[in-house]
Amino acid sequence: MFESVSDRIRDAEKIVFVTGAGISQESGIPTFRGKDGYWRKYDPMQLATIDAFYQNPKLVWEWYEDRRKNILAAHPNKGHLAISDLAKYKDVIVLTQNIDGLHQRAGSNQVLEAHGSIIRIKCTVCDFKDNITGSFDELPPKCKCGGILRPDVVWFGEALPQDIWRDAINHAKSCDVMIIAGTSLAVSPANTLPIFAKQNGTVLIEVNPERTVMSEHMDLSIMETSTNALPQLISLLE
Ligand code: BV8
Ligand code: ZN
Repeated sequence: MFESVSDRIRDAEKIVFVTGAGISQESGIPTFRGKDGYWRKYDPMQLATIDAFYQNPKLVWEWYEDRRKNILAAHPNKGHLAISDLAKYKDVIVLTQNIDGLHQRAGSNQVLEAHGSIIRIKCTVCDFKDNITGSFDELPPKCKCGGILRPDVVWFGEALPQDIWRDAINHAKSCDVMIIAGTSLAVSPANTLPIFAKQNGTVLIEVNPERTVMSEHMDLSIMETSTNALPQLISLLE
């Protein structure tokens, strides 16, 4: 399965993973655009934009609280664990669009969360930020300054955290191999990371049971689930 790239990846030092909702699908967390994906049931413009939040903060909070409970009950799968294991042998960076924190719970410690985290909150008025510990007495929860608190995630139409995005581009431009796992690459600017890597002559490998908008630009497209493909692929790199 890997003949076409095995020579080029054997001596790789720095490996970057770009991941999306698909890598957490086998941990019981729905994707967005897949068969029972969130955007099949809900309109993202009603739940994942700042306007939607100000229109109905309670509704948006109820949706994130529901997802947070589901995520806290989930466990990292063999895909997440294989990536964290590889860090024992190689310089591994994870650039994820996921807000679920499962890479970190699998033991990965170089994880850049391009779209934020569901276990963090921030104030819409002051610069208060914190991890969510328990549940909230009221929704939307209020900050000490009286401002409404919001999930510390990036909504559509909002810029990604500039320091994280800058670092993500630099990692994409300086890696030997980029493994794109479990993402449809439908959302910008995260979907430009493989392009930065390609310009740098990086080996691009896609792990996804379905084709994506960039499959033809990959050096290898493994049309398998991440729990099946990643442990095998990573054993090649170790
Ligand atoms: C911005 C956080 C500008 C919250 C998310 C029109 C055309 C083009 C672009 C735009 C446009 N209109 C607006 C835009 C820009 C927009 C965008 O790209 N929209 C898309 C939908 C067209 N982007 C933005 O708005 C970004 N901001 O551009 O700001 C700006 C600049 C300066 C100043 C001000 C503003 C912000 C984007 C971030 C939005 N937030 N999430 C939350 O999660 O609640 S995006 C959301 O989609 C998730 O984060 C998710 O990660 C991301 C991408 O989805 P995927 O992870 O890829 O999930 P998906 O379901 O699509 O695919 C899953 C894949 O896994 C599938 O391919 C499937 O086959 C595969 N799979 C399934 N099972 C498995 C598997 N793979 C392996 N194993 C399995 N078992
Ligand atoms: Zn505040």
